[in-house]
Amino acid sequence: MPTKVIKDGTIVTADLTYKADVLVEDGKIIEIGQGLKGDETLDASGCYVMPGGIDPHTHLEMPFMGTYSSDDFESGTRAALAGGTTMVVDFALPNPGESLLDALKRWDNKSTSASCDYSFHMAVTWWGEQVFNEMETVVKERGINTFKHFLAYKGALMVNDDELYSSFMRLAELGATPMVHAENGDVVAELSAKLLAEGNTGPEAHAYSRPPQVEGEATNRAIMIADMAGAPLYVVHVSCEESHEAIRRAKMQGKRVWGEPLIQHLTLDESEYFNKDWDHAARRVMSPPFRNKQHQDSLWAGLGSGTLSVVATDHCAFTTEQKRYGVGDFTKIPNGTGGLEDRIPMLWTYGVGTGRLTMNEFVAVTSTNIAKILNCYPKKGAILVGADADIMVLDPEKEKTITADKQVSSIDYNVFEGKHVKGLPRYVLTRGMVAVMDGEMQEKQGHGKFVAREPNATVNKALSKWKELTAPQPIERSGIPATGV
Ligand code: DUC
Ligand code: ZN
Ligand code: ZN
Ligand code: ZN
Repeated sequence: MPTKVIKDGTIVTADLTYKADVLVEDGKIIEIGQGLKGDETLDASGCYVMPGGIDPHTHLEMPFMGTYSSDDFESGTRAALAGGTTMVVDFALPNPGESLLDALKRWDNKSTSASCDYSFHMAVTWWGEQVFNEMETVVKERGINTFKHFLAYKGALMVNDDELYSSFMRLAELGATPMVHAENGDVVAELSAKLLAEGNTGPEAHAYSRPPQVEGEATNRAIMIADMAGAPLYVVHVSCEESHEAIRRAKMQGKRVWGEPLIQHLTLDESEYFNKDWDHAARRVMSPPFRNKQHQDSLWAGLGSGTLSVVATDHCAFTTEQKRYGVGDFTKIPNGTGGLEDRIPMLWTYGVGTGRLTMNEFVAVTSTNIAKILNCYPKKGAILVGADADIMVLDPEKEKTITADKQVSSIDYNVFEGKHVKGLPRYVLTRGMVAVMDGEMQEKQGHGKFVAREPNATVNKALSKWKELTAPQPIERSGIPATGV
């Protein structure tokens, strides 16, 4: 097979920074060293050579709130590659009562057009014997070891605490990791109804319907339930101090809990909803909503200190036309924003560029940490011999102003419109294939492959010993119990 050499760059991994060339053959990294030669040379002088980004939270062509999210696997994975992301993990979403395996078939069909590698999380949208049984097949035969639960979206995707506990128990048994969308759906439903009744129908009411407390409560609850079930826990889209605090405390107590802030919550705040025209605010309606600067500071601090582990996007794009389904009733505005294409340049600019993150921390939170949590490291998330050649070569001097006109993503606007970013991909390789060459797209539709992920005996266990300590002991009793005891 012809080889490619990425020459004269500085390799940046989650723990090392050093100058070396990287030799790629047949989709893999085959050598790292000085003065390497290949059939094709990619000049990386002045650039950083990093593991390609992994976005563990996307919703491509997702049926949601009466429509489908506007980026599918074709445009979504192209957008990912354009922005230096070489693997996405999407959520397979069974309809209530639907077989998990049937839902997976739908996601298999959708994803054939992917240009970069991908994996799935399974969503647990209902509970019953069938789900309990099929979970084993999903884990053991389909290579999916992460299962998401929605504590919000009452009457649609939401699961109750009894279902949550049963599901977590089952996942602990299978060595899989539960994930939660942590917002108290009952309270959100009450607040939304009250706001509408009071005549607050505009998009800003969305933010009032989901205050940080609904997130903090649900995060605490999910952590406690996971602990009782003996399962670890991954909390998606941590947007506020209340939820971050719960995760910090859990970690301190020896619980294996991870938190994932989104690039949107890190860089956009609640002022996007107020004194703005309807379209502007509605385009930014997502759950959880954007918060104030203090919450943002908490998230940045968590990434630096390691109490938060991963930066994702929850990429779930809707066009302006789709957003307008909610004119007159904010609860009908499809929830979601894009970000897949902008995550890496935005985090580099606002994280590394401002001194809030080191380059190594940047690699950890955009790629390596999640590869470990998902149990696909070092196939993904690494610059190591034997790893997949999913590589981003970032030119720290290359800059642009983000604008919807130039984006790959299928949306007619961009929530980061006008932001100036410095640090853009010069090359992006997906399993050895150059998908971005000198900033120009040359991806191949259908190149992407599904990444199977085994349960990991170590990672997929809770550290807390609650379950063992409280395992029922037979209680010795003597005498005749009193009536009613
Ligand atoms: N939040 C969103 O904003 N969109 C998709 C699903 C979600 O949890
Ligand atoms: Zn969510
Ligand atoms: Zn989501
Ligand atoms: Zn500039």
